[in-house]
Amino acid sequence: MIRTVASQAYSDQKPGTSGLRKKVTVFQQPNYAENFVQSVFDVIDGKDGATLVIGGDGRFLNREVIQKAIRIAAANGFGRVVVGRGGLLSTPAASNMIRIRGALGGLVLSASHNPGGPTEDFGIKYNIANGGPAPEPVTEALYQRTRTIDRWLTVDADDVDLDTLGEVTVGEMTVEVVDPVADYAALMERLFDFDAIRAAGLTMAFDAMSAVTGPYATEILERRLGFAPGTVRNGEPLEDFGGHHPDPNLVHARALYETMMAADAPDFGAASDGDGDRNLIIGRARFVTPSDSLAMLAANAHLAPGYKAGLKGIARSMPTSAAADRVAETLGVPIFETPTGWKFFGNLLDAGMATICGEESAGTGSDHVREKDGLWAVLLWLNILAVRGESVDAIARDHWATYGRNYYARHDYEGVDSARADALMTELRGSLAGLPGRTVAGLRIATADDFAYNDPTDGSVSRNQGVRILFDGGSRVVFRLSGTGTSGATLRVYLERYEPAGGDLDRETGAMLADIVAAADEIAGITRHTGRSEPDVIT
Ligand code: VG1
Ligand code: CO
Repeated sequence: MIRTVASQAYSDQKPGTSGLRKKVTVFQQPNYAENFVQSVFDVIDGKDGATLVIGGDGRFLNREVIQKAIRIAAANGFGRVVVGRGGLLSTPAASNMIRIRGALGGLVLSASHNPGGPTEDFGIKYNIANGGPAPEPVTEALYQRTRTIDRWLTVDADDVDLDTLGEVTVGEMTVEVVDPVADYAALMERLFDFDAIRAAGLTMAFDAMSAVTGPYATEILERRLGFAPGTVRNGEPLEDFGGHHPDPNLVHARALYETMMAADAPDFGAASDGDGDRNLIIGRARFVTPSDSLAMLAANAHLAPGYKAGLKGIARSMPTSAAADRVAETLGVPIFETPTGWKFFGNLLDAGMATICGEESAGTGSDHVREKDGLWAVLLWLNILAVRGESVDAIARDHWATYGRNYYARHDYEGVDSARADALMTELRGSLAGLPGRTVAGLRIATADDFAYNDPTDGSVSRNQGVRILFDGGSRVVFRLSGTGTSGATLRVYLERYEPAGGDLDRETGAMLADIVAAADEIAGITRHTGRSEPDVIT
């Protein structure tokens, strides 16, 4: 029996860079999660008898929202829901599950690297049949629907036992609780040479940050690849991630960093985020920036079985450094520059125009799924290390000696008053026309614009995707506001300086970027607008 529940619309359910992210307390308002899920179902076609994948990163509220979503899916005509045991599916595993089950789409419940718990963050994202985040036309229709929705549909049914594998019926729909790891691990075994990695005898440390990658990493790294027990740290997914930010950067994965800088460091260190789509790569005494990692993976991907035919193209988000562009040029394949957020890569991957994609925010992935994939990046690195028989540091130095080095950092100003952040961006956009030709902090501005993306596959245009200022010689600063935060605004300032092969390739990043940092403040008035003299986080 389908029941209709009267509801009132909320005005703040606009999906951001990666779905709807809010405080848990916001999601706990009456009808809030139900409205959003029903709005998704109201704007998509083909639900009758279709399969829907549901899974999340295990954070607080995950199980509760899954139970609600299952009943709403049953009332909306779905034939089957596939859900990971314990309500768990990493974001890349969910993407894979949607693809291999021929699902209409999936609900991915996560706020990624944001903290979890009763007073922290939660999120819901809808992914389409290709396994990737819904593109802008879908998220826009979804947002419009949330503004007018006045009811949601459900069935009266008991909660599903999410901890027992097998099938049960909810209304007229089948719910299948599946092993969240098995299909994903099998995919990784097809892409990478597990024998070669095993034979290389490498040592490593992997920090799962008490988030969703724990079970995946334990199965793949310790059981299948034979890394020593204890290689995976913080491998138990916790609802509050142990009170930490599951954000794999040098601030929040400090312990791993210290392990890797110590005299007795293992060969390789890595970490992933709350939902398993990001990666941090650190060799012994060598941190690799995500932008560099993308370039190095692209340059060496042919060493792994899944990519031995070579790459069709490389795609990167606009704020990501141009290191990958030089690799694409050498390989003779196209490079694509997209707005921030994985949803823009899906069309390029579907069209066979790109094979590898990446973002400066520790996201790398390929056409094996339609999300970024943390463990995928770790395994590709391991495969490359095993085949080359060299250290991360040696591979990085060799890369820079060949292509030059893009010194890179991102400065985040978090929790800025939204009105002040908006004022900064408005003033900056207003000043663009007058910037070219001016010299600030000793750097001459060559071009300045607000990035717009023309999707080559469908001709759609996405405007206002970030202000970029290019200096003579290839240095650059980019300004944009985060679209994933849940309180106030976060200003992201992306700084990049190119040093050609034969130049200063072994310097400290901060020193190499100092003049660009000064120029950025002068151009945008960061201190004047935000009252901050230092960023909160440097990655
Ligand atoms: C951030 C990153 C972006 C990433 C997004 C989702 O978005 O900058 O590169 O795709 O998070 O990643 P923003 O709008 O806050 O800059 V995840 O791991 O949160 O799904
Ligand atoms: Co994530």
